[in-house]
Amino acid sequence: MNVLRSEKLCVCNRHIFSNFHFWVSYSFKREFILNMNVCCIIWYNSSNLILSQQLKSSSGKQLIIVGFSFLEILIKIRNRHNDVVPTVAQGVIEYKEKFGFDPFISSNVQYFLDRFYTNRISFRMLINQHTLLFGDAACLAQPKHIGSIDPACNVAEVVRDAYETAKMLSEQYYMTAPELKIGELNSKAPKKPIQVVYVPSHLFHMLFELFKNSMRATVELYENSSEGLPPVKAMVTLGKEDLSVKISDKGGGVPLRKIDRLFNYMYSTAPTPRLDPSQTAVPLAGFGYGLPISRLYARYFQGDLNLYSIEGFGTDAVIHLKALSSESFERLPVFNKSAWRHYQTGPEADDWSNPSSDPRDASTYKQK
Ligand code: W6P
Repeated sequence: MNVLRSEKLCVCNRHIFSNFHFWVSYSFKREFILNMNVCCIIWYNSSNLILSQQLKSSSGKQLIIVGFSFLEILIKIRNRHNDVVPTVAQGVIEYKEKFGFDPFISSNVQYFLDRFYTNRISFRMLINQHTLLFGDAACLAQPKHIGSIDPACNVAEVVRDAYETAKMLSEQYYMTAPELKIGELNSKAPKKPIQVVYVPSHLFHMLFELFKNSMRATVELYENSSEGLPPVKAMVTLGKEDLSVKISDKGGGVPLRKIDRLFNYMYSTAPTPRLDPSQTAVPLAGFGYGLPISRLYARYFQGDLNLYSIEGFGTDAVIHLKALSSESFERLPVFNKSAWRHYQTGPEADDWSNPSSDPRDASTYKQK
């Protein structure tokens, strides 16, 4: 705001800046008299976002443009939407409090939020690319990165990084954390480190979420046991098509019936438990959208994230990525008639038998 950027912006005939050409048809202006001599003109876009300010002297001769550059606007937009995830989660909590849980609503919310968050991931990645490539610190950050993309992302390094961060949280909250054992199997070039063209921050987000869950399960299972904690194991594997990372814990697992809930937006939102005010540490995992959004990150570049849990033993979480960058194109929602139909079709009769409608007491059918 306090930077004069007249050199960056150009005022064309219609008083519209070339930098903002795609907002042209939606922009409008308001004029304020600041004092006897100076008038301030503010340009807004359709969302009331300030595009630029101009100061004009009463003689109309001097025009000083106090504008936001395209870069500054992008950063503002990104920051303004920083807490969309907790805000939506709060909305879902309030909906459930008012209307209760309904499987039909839940499936619509699931469909909508999966697409909404995929779109958000994509938008924020575009904004990040622009601000990293054209921002002031463009050349300072990671010289070998292309914006947020690392053309030679060492997967095991990100695994260790995510583990260390989760370990810090676990030690804060539980005073302990399981060890990590990393294995690597490069079937294409044995003994060579496994690298991939990828966005390290996305990989970190997924791994951090998985480690938090594995640590919580492990520590809570062994809470009252005299045995040491079993380590969490990570296996990084490169094949012809897939680059896979498996995170295994021996935290007692989750019954198959409950696995889908871990990825369900309406199930996995519960009001944050009231913490003891003296306790500042946040719970390690389980209140929020970590897992469903991690799966969207994996799917965004044509990968996936799956859980294989053995109840009574432990859980394997597997991230599959495309090994070849030529296969890692964006997966984006499209908005068309079939997307619309998703919300229109009402609940239909189940085409599989429902155990609760079967006779429970077989004795009435017995021959007497
Ligand atoms: C668990 C539950 C879970 C979710 C995601 C990743 C790992 C684990 N382990 O027990």
